[in-house]
Amino acid sequence: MKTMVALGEILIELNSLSPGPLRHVTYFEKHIAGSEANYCVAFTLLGNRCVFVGRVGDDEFGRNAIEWLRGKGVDVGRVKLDPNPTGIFFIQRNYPVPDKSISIYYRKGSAGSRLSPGDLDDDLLREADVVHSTGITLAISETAREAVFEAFERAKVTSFDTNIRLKLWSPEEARETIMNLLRREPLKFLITDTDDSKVLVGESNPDEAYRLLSPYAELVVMKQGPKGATVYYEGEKYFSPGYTVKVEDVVGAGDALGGTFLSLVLSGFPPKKALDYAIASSTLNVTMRGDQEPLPTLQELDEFLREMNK
Ligand code: ADP
Ligand code: CKP
Ligand code: MG
Repeated sequence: MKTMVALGEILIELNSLSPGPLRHVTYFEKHIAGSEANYCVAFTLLGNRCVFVGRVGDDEFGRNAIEWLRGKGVDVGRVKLDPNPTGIFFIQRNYPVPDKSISIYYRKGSAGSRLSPGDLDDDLLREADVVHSTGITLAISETAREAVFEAFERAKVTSFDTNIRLKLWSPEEARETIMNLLRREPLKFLITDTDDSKVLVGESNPDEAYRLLSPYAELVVMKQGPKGATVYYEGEKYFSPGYTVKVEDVVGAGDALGGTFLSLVLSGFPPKKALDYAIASSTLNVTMRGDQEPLPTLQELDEFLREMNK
């Protein structure tokens, strides 16, 4: 069994039950989310272990998040309770662009943003098979950013999803900070998408973007929305196409893809096969609300691939 240590912010997701502008939505459904927590659950359900490092509020939502993640098998022994509130976000679906979702954050000054280098455990980082974080954690506060830089410095193997959120920082700040991390700590796994590569290296063509990002990672996964995704490693390139399905909410699909891919590669799947499974997991994710409820077991992924590729 492999161990991933993930640094980030667990958020409470309030997903609109009906599509359309939030000003006219009456009912919301609660889910546990946050990119790194989504990665952890995907990773754990596929037979590996994930330790989450971060903070939640000493409040009802914080307890809810801890109990939920524990129920999914995530090691929450290092999640701290913080006097600030657990961060929340709302999702507006299918408006103003059909099949797209918009995240609206209420997270400034949240417990999760108080993550700091003091929350790190040296032995845990050194012994982990992979240490993972995202651009969201670099953006939420100065101390969270320092924690990611320090953790990556101490880790043997690192994974990073660029996840650039332009509501949290400017494109210039995102580029400078993420490229600085990549230059200082070349990665084993870089998971990104064609919008983020445009911000980072000015390229949304997957091959061109890969060429510019390749000095910074041994393996790059380039997500391409409904089209699918490409993995580049050891001089190889493999594109795995997406599936056409009825879209309920696309939030969380990228994390489903990344968490599934990492777990299966660490379990010994060749990257090409792991990407096919990761695409399957991300496809399931867009068909339901919630980021973690749709995350599958290996058996369920096998069944998906068998039935969908007949
Ligand atoms: P991110 O949001 O992290 O950039 P993507 O938007 O590329 O990630 O989505 C990740 C994966 O989810 C895609 O590679 C694809 O398999 C699946 N996906 C995303 N959007 C759709 C969609 N509209 N229809 C079907 N699959 C989708
Ligand atoms: O890239 P994804 O759509 O997979 O990311 C979704 C997550 O952490 C979601 O859970 C949300 O809370 C966030 O990204 C975020 O901060 O935007
Ligand atoms: Mg993403």
